[in-house]
Amino acid sequence: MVERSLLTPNLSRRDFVKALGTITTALGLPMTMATDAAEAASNVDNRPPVIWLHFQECTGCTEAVLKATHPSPAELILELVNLCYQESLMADFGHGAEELLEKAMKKYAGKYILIIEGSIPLKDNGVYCKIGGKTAIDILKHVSASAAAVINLGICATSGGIASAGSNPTGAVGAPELLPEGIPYISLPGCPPNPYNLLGVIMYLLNFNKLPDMDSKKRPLFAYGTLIHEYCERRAHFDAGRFAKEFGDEGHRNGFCLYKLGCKGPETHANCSAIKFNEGIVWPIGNGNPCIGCTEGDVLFKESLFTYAKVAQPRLSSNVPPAQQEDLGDRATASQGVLVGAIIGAAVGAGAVYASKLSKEPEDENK
Ligand code: FSX
Ligand code: SF4
Ligand code: F3S
Repeated sequence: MVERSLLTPNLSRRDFVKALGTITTALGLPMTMATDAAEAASNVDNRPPVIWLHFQECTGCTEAVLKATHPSPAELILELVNLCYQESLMADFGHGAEELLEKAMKKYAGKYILIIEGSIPLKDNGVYCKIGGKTAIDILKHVSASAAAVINLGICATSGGIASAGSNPTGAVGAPELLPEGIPYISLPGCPPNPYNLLGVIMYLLNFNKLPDMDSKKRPLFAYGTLIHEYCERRAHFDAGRFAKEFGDEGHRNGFCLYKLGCKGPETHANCSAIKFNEGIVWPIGNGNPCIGCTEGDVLFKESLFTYAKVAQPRLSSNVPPAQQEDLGDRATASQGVLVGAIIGAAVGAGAVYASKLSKEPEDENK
């Protein structure tokens, strides 16, 4: 007999575990996490209570969770957590919704996970984002005070995102600036963030009752530990010096590297190139759009789309003398990257082609 769940009647327990297993594998997490998380969540009382707030944003983060099928990340997440409050998904509204929030906070004080979408405007005492007459500042402070942990979902909640671009008219900041001191939190930047990474964090919490290892920007290493550029399907074209130079030109139509169209993949940490979006088949660069660095608060809307990304230091060959390696520092600019490529190329007889093309062509175009 097929065992079915109440929340997602079309998803059998077997398919549920299978889907979790596929995702843990894709994320590079231990396979046993899938079965253990499913086992833990089979008792509804074990599911972590979640309160999910929205502030200044486009709701794309929730949309990304809801998109995709077979099964959607939303179906999987709803099977793992006890979702107490989510303004985009709940039927309640107005005072009824406000009461639900207060009840959930009281019932699960010190135990709930708070998911935050959107930035918080600080300017003019926060008047630019009010819900039920209360500012986002006050709501965030109130709800985060008794949370067990916080997940900042999207670049807006992480560091201000779109609302903080340009002159930042509302004084938008990310949630970390207002969270109570010492509260454990993790950030899943992206615009939108990849919903499978949220699922990975929730599974990790269910398994280990703690947050996964993070980088200096509080992003989980399993998802943000590598650069887009490292696993990009166009990387062979970058290495060979084949670039699209205009949208729609022959290089663009042939799937060449988008570096010269402003791609920020060489300085953007995320796993989009590995797990992609929706059915796991689409992502910006795959669709011909340069990466805009949506997981990096200091890249997205801070760097012009048409400046060349800094190319992280290529892995140096052991043939390169140690003295030259020391000169390069942690990161090389595009031209330094070319220099390193040329050194490696000379040493191993391979990199010189892309090095010379990369160094000459941007200069030619700027004449
Ligand atoms: Fe920001 Fe998310 Fe971009 Fe939009 O909630 S990260 S604008 S996809 O909606 O916050
Ligand atoms: Fe891919 Fe962009 Fe790197 Fe080119 S520059 S290989 S398109 S990430
Ligand atoms: Fe964002 Fe770049 Fe991935 S724009 S979705 S980090 S490819």
